Amino acid sequence: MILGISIVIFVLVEGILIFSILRYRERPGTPNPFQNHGNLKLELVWTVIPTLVLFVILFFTIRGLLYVAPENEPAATAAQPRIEVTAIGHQWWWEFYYPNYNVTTADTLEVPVGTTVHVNLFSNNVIHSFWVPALTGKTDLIPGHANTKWFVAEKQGTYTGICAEYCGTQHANMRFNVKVVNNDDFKSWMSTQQQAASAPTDPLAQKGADLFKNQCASCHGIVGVNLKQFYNTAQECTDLPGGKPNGSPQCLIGPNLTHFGSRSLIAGGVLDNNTENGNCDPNNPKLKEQCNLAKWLNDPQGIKPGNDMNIGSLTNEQIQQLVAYLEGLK
Ligand code: HEC
Ligand SMILES: [Cu+2]
Repeated sequence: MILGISIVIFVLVEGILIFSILRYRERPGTPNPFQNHGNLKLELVWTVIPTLVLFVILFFTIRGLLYVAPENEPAATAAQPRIEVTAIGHQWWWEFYYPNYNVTTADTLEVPVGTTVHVNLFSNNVIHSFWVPALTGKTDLIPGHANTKWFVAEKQGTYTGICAEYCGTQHANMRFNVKVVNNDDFKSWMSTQQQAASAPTDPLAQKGADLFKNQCASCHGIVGVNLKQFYNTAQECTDLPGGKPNGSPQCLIGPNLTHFGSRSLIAGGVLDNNTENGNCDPNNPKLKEQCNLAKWLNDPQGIKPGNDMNIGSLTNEQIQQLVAYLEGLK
């Protein structure tokens, strides 16, 4: 709208300018042009018209603002239900916790279509900002301060979200997806997420599970392995009133991996979890070139320099075992 108004004004002004340059340029013998300095009528016209134009633009701006950030969150009703999530900003990835379901995931916030999504924003490190340009404006996650926001996604689909506040070197790789699905899909997804991880049956994956317990469980949680259940980082690991001090044994630094195999992003979206076409089949001879999870495990610091996953190097067999195990955690 504002662009339209600006284009009309631009074309009009430039048109008159070009017309005047051509029509009234100096030719030999033309007299001095008519001097109209101090013409009250003209002064009024070129003050009042731009003022009116600016008021029209102000109207559309305010309307736009109210649309992007409506003031009152609708009360939950049967027709307009509400879902509660806590978005936790880490350096540099997003954790999502669903308090009503007691489920934790990372990188993708899955929500049902047409539902008010009430987001509690939490950080215990630096300031981050939650932004999904196609769905909702930016709101900061401020350490020691409980911020909230809400939005409604009217259409199914996958929307890109980013961290919109510079939060360190890998700020640009702190992306997430909002996946908006129909109610039935959301329910079935949620009931899968609520399960503990199933114990692997395949021998390769079993070795991967042992490796996980030895080398990864100090930073990552898997419900059914080193965690009894999901936990609410915002409550367990917080300096907010009523919270427990940071560093309680539950407060693991890395993403919860209980259902890693069902996710589409890795480590703040620095890579896709590309399991299609047998890329991550553990027997794929090109596993380390084609499977992004294998790439990540092979060199997390090369892929996302400075991130908090500092591990010794893994052998090809170990990577194979871990891929078999983690991608099997659907
Ligand atoms: C010192 C702590 C630490 C250890 C040990 C560690 N990780 Fe990580 N891991 C992290 C952190 C932190 C991230 C998130 C990095 C980021 O995105 O900035 C991560 C990310 C990941 C991810 C991506 C998860 C997602 O949903 O995006 C996977 C998979 C993973 N690690 C697997 C492993 C495995 C397997 C091991 C054991 C071999 C391991 N990690 C050991 C800290 C650790
Ligand atoms: Cu951030």
